[in-house]
Amino acid sequence: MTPLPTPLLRLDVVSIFPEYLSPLSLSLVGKAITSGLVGLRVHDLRDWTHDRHRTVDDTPYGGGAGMVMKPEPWGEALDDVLGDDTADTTLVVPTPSGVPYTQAVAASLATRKRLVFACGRYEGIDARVMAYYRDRVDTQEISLGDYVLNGGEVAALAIIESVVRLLPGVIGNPESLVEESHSPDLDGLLEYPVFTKPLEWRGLSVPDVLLSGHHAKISAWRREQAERLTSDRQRPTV
Ligand code: JCZ
Repeated sequence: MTPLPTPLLRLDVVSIFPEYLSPLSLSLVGKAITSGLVGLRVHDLRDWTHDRHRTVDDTPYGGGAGMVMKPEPWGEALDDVLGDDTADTTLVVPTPSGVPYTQAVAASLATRKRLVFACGRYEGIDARVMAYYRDRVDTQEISLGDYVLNGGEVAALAIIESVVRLLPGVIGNPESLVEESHSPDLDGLLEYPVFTKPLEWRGLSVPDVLLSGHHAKISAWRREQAERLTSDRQRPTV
């Protein structure tokens, strides 16, 4: 038996669909959790309601379509989950109106001791909840991208996976973090195309240069491929 180390990162997720977070028990993130490197607690927001129907939503002031998440359950949940010591804690609130999520944001979240995710549903959370916590804890409203999801859970999954894989000891070979797309070392270049066996597949062969054993030529070819790909996809470089 290997003893559990104190976690490098503690994660809390608050959601009305806690089962949505079950993929976190799989794969690399799951291993980081079972090994004790990462702590994960998933909470049902409805545990902080007090009425028979466990109500978390109500109609919007000012009118309009859809429902808004009530502030009281969120306030009670976040007070409990955050606790008194919020040093080195970031409250992450996925929202389509948030700051765009990038590898640089992932790297900065990976330096925190604790991340608490508030996953909204419906038309979002009463804006006073963020106004209240912004003054009390580092709060980051983050958008995964310019498209609309039904709630924050899928965004939280993506953010958690991208953060946890950056923690020391999660990826077996940390050199693989250096050469991948969006790595700060690549100056905005996308990753070059990769190939493995067989040498010929459905009439398509592997570029000869990769079989040459000539490391300088291979590096130059990969750089050229990365530059073409980056330009073709209209990605900016630094
Ligand atoms: C809550 N709808 C939270 C985030 N990037 C992105 N797209 N959509 C979201 C998102 C949508 C939501 C909620 C209700 C996040």
